[in-house]
Amino acid sequence: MKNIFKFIFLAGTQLLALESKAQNNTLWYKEPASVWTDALPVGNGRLGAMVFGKVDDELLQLNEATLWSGGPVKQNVNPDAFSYLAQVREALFKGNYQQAHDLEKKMQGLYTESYLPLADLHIKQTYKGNGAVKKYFRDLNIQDAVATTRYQVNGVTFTRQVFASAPDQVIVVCITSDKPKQLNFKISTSSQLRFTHSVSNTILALKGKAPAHVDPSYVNNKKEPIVYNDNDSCRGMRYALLVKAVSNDGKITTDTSGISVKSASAVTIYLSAATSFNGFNNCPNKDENKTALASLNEAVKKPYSKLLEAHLADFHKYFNRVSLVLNNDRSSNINLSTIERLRNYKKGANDPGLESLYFQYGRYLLISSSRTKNVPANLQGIWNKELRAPWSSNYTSNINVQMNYWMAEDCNLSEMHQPLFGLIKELSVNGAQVAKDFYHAQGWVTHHNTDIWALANPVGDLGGGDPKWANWAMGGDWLCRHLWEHYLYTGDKQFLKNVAYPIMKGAARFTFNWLIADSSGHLVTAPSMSPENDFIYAPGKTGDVSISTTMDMGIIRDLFDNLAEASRVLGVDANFRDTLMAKKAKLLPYQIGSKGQLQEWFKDYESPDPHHRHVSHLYSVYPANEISVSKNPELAAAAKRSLELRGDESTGWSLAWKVNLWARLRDGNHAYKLYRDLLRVTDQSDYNYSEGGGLYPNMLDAHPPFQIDGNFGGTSGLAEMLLQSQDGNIHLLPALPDTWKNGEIKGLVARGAYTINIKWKSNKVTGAEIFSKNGGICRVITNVPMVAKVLNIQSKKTQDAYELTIPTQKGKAYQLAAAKTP
Ligand code: FUC
Repeated sequence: MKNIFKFIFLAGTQLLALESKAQNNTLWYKEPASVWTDALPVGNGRLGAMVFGKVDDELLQLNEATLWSGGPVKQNVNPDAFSYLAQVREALFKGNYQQAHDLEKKMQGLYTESYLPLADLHIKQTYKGNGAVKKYFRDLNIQDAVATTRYQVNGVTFTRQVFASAPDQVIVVCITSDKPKQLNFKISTSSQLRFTHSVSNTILALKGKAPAHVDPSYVNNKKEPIVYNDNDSCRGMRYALLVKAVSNDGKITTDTSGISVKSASAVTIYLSAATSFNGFNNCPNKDENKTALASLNEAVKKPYSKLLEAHLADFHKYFNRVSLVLNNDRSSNINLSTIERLRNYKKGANDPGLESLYFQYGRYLLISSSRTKNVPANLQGIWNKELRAPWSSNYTSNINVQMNYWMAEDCNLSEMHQPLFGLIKELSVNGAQVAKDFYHAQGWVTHHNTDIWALANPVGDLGGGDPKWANWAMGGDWLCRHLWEHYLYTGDKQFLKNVAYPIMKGAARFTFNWLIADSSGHLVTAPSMSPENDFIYAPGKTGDVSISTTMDMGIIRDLFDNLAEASRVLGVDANFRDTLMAKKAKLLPYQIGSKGQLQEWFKDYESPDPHHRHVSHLYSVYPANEISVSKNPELAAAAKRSLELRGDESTGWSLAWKVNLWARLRDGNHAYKLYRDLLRVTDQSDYNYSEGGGLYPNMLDAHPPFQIDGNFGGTSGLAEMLLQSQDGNIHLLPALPDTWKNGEIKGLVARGAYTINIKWKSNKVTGAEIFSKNGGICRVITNVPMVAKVLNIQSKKTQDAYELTIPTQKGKAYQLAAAKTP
C-alpha cells in the first residue's frame, strides 16, 4: 500500500478532494470484516455503527445509545429486605458466613434492563459482468473518525466512506465510483427487535417498540427472557430509524423493501435514529419520529462535503488535544495491515507506533461513545449487536463503568465525563429511595449494576443473584470520586458546589448509617464483600459476605477525605467535616497479611482463586491514592506483594487495572509488560470467558467477550506511566518503561488544571511545557534537574528526584528545560 493515496469523488453538487494518509492513527485491513470483532466502530456519542467493509453485501450494524429495554424503575420491590439486615449482621459477627450469604439473598431487588441493538443496514451492490475484486482496502482513521472501504471491480474503483456526525446527529455514508454511473445497489434494513417498515417522502423507516423487559444473559430460568408488551406504554420504548439516499445523477426509488439506486456516480445515504426515551424517571413518551426526522431533514439540505467539514472540525477539536510519539515512531510499520502488526506484536515484535495507536484509540472510542446527556458509555461503549448482550451491556459499578472514565480528565476529554455525572445524579435520586426502602438509611446508595433507568437496588430478582456481586453496596461511594476528580482537574468550583458536593454528602450520609461499631470500637461495614471474590474461612469452607473488606474501607476513607476537602474549598459544613474525620479515624485500618500482602479481608483469609481478576483491595493505590510509594511505603510494598501474588494473567479490564496499579507503584517495566498483554490479539471471534484478556482484530478489548473498559483502562494506564499528579505534585515520567527511551506527549492534563507537554530522550525528561488554566503553585517532579525558563527557577534535589516549584498565572504557559548538571 502506498503511504499516501488520494481520491476524488463527487458528492452532492460538490467536488471534494480528500487526502487520506496511512499513518499511525489508522487501523487498516486487506480484507472485509467476516465477524463483528473485525468490523470498525464509528459513533457520535449517541448513534453508532460497526462498519464491516464488505464488497457485495455491506453491513453496518447500528446502535442508538438510549435504546434499552424496560422503563422507569419499580419502587420498593422488596419491602421485607430491611428485616433481614440485623440478622445478616448477627450471623457475620458470629462468623456464620453461609447464613449471612443466604440471608443476603433475601435482601435483593430486580435485575437491570438491557442495552439493545438498533438495526442492520445492508447495501447490496450489483455490477455488470462478474469481475474479480481487486485492490481491496478498508480503514478507520481515528483522527478524522472516518471509515473508508475501497476496491476495484471491472476497472472501476468504488469507495465508501462512513462517519457519525455529532454536529448533524446523523450517520453519513458516501458511496462513489470513479467512472460515471457505475453504482447499482439496494439498501435495506432489518432488526432483531420487533419492527415494521414504512416509506414516506422517499424516506425508508424502520420503527418498533422495544421489549418491556430483557433478562440478563446469565439468567436462564424463565420461559420468556425477552418480554414484549404492546399495551404498556411505560415499559418498552419506541424507536425509529430513518434512511434516505440522495444522488445527483442516479435513479433512486424507495419502497418498504428498501432503497434502490441505479446508474449513479455518487450517492449519499443519511441515517437518522431516535428513541422515545424521556429521562430515567419518566415513561418513554418522547416523539422519536419527530426527533429523527428533524435531524434527517436538516442533514439532507447539506452536501456531503459540508457534513464532512463540520464533522472533522468537531472531532478534531477533541481528538487533536493530545498527541503521542514513542521512540520517534511515526510510521515505521504503517505499511503492514493492523492485523499483521498485531500478530507480529503478539510474537514479541517491537512496535511503539502500535502502542501509541492503542492509546489514542481509547480516546477515539470515548469521544465516539460518550456524548449523550446522562447516558455514559456502557460495557460496550455504544456498540452492541446482541439482544441479550453479555452482562446486559449495562453499567457495572464495582469496577467497569468507573474504568471507562479513568482517562477522561487526564487525557483531555473532560466533556466526555459529563454523561457519567448525569447518571450519578440520577442514581442519587433513585438510590435515596433504595437507601430508605432497603436499609432504612438516609442519603443514597447504589449497588454493583445499573442501567439507563438508574436502577440502584441490589440486583438478583429477589434472591437469584450471588451476594458477592449483587449486594455490594459501595457503588455510589466509588462513583463520587469521579465528581471530585472533575473538580481537581478543572478547578470548577460551581460544579463542586452545585453538582458534586450535595451528591457526595448524600453518599456520606448513607455511609454514616451503614457503618456500625464492632466489639473493638472500630467502625466497620457488615455486610461487606471484596467484589466477586471468595475467601476460605475454614478447611473446605468458602464465604463471600464478611465484615469490612479492605476495599470498603478504602472507598469510604477516600470519600470522607475528598468530601472533607470539598467542604474546606467551599467553606461550608465545618462540623460535618469534623464528623467525617472523626469517623474516618475509627475505620478498620489496613492490615498486612502473613505473606506480606495487603490483606483483602478483615482476617488473613486465603482465596480459593488466588489469581482472581478483581484487585479490589488495591483501590487505595489506584484509582484512589491513600496508599503510595512516597506516603506510606510499607503499605505500598504490601500492595505490590498483593499484585505479585495475584499474577498478571487475567481478563482485559483486569490487565488494564494492573497497568495503572504498577504505574502508581512506579514500576514502569511491569506496567509495560501488562500493556503488552492487553494488546495480545485473539483469534476467538467472541465469547470465551476462560481465555486470557487481550484484543480483537478491530482492537476492541477482549474481556473476552468484547468489553470496552479494557480499552479505556489501557489508555489511562499509558497516561499514568507518563504523568501523575496526586498529592499536589506533577510528576513527569513517573513510571517510564525502559523500552520507551525517547518520546513526546502533548496535551495531557494534570490535577490543578494544568495542560502538560513532555519530551524525553534516553529515558530522561529533556523539556516540558506547562499551561496553567487557573493559576496557582505548580510543583513539578522529574528524574533530572530542570529549570523554568524566563523565571529562571531551578529545581531542587529531593531524596529520590528533583522538585521545581513554579508560581503560575492563569492562562500562561511555562517552558521547562533540562538544567545543565553542575
Ligand atoms: C464484573 C466482572 C466480570 C465482567 C462483568 C461485566 O462482574 O467480574 O468480569 O467484567 O463485571
